[in-house]
Amino acid sequence: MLRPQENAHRELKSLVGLWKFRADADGVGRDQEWQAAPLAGAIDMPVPSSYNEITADPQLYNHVGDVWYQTTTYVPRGWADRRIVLRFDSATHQATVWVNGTEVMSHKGGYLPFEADVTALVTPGEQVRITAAVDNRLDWTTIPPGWLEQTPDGARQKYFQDFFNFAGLHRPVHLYATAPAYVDDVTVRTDYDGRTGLVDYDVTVVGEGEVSVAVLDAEGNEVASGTGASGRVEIPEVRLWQPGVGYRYDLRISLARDGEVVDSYDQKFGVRTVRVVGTDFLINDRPFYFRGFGMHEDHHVFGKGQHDASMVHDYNLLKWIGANSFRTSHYPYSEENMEYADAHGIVVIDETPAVGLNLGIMGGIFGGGADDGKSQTFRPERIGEAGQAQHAQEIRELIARDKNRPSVVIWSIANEPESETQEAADYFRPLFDVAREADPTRPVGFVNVMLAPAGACKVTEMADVVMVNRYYGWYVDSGDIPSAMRHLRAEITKWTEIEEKPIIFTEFGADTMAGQHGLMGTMWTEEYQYDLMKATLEVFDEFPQVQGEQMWNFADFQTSAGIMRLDGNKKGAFTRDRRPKAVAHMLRKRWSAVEGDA
Ligand code: GCB
Repeated sequence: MLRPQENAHRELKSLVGLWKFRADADGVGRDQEWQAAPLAGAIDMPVPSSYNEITADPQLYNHVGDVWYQTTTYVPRGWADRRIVLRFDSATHQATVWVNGTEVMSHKGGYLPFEADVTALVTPGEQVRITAAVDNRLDWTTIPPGWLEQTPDGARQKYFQDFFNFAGLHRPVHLYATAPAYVDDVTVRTDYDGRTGLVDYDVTVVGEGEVSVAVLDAEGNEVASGTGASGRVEIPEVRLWQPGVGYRYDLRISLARDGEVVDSYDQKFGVRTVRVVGTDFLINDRPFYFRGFGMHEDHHVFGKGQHDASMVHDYNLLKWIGANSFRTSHYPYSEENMEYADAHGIVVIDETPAVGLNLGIMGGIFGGGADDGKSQTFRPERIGEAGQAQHAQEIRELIARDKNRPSVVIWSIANEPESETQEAADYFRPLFDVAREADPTRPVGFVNVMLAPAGACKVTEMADVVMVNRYYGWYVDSGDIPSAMRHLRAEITKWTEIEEKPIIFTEFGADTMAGQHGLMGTMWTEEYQYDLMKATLEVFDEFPQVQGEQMWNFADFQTSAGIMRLDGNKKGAFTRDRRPKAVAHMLRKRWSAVEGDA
């Protein structure tokens, strides 16, 4: 799906701002057809933002079920005879949308865009009322999964992921207009031969017209051109997209009728290749070592809302610390964020929202399942066919959204799922196929959990890279760094014996209260986090097969309530308000000492 843009042939109207909002505590809004009239009893709600922390009301913070958003706007007069589309960049986790009271679309999956052609329902020059019911409930058919606990005091949402179930309209909403015949999609795949860039493109259009393309360099000079909806164009003296140097070209696609251009779309792309060869991860045929973090879209007040100031600030902190990459743990991040990574040469492991597919981690505590020797997770009454189909859909939609992004070098199809059972292997095999079919050009992996170590995991063999989260020195060998390092070393050794692939540590860390200090190696102190991370990195350095270190986490973040969490997860190198802990200075020293990646 193309990201909406404004250009000589397309108009874009932002619906960012304050919307009317009402939480549907009794779940009656759909029956009472709240979409049919101005929302009664509404409060103001900023879009984009999570709604949870906007008021001082714990009920809304913990709300379960639908919330309703509504706005009115004018459809520009100049949009007569245009095709008019309403696009939500995301709605967490499910939404139904009405335009002037008529249902136009529903979407399941909280972190990916959806849109509808609303031309027939709106009149240019007149006002339109847009209403969305957004449901934050998670069940065994959603990704991520969850379940509802019914209590005398109402429903409680339970889930397995270690981050708060922030919800709402987290990203911008737009109306946009194109000609009735339009460029619908494009796939760009790149390679190079010596100094010549090779650009294969494949455009799909709706309606009649002739397609032509031009490649513009970053200064806007035309450097190549072609005709036809698909083909190859060559860029002489190509400048590659490289880690640290986000050089991009535009593929300017034009759709013409009778010699007149009726639609156009500028698709940015970077010329670069990604390959796994043995235990090396190659970008542009040069070994790349991942330095950075697993991150979260998480902030005070606006939760998972897209916010340019925080986003740019986070990228500046990544630069300050010398990171060259991150993982979009544990869901697709905003398109603004991905665009920024593309533009600045930050390398991304792009993850689906498939987190918490592991009922074994929780044992029986959360009703995980019977101990009958079979998978607790992948069984018909838990994550069965419906969940798997939704998972496949998330993979397809993620790849459809991000396939042209040069920053994305690996698709991570899940975080820490159950992977030691035959049922898990059966569940994942077709999902790897889905990813590879949607994109044969990038490595596909998933992130392995400590409960399925080398030798026990039945899914890593399907992946192109080994991605592992390990907490030696925290959840195991707690407070005992020497034992932790012995066990870490032993496990890496085992992986290297089993898999001839790059090993990327996508998580390792220690909860740390900023300002907590001590000289005795006590857990939770800044010194402990510093010492454990330093020792861990030194072990990584012993293994040439280890091709990446992404510490958990970039910053502290909010989680659900629990005895293991003190106002959230504190494994950040930065606090939730982005102040560095001692470990940040250690990482900066280590990472800044590395010669530039370019
Ligand atoms: C993990 C999860 C991550 C958690 C982290 C932790 O393995 O992937 O979501 O936040 O551990 O801190 O426990």
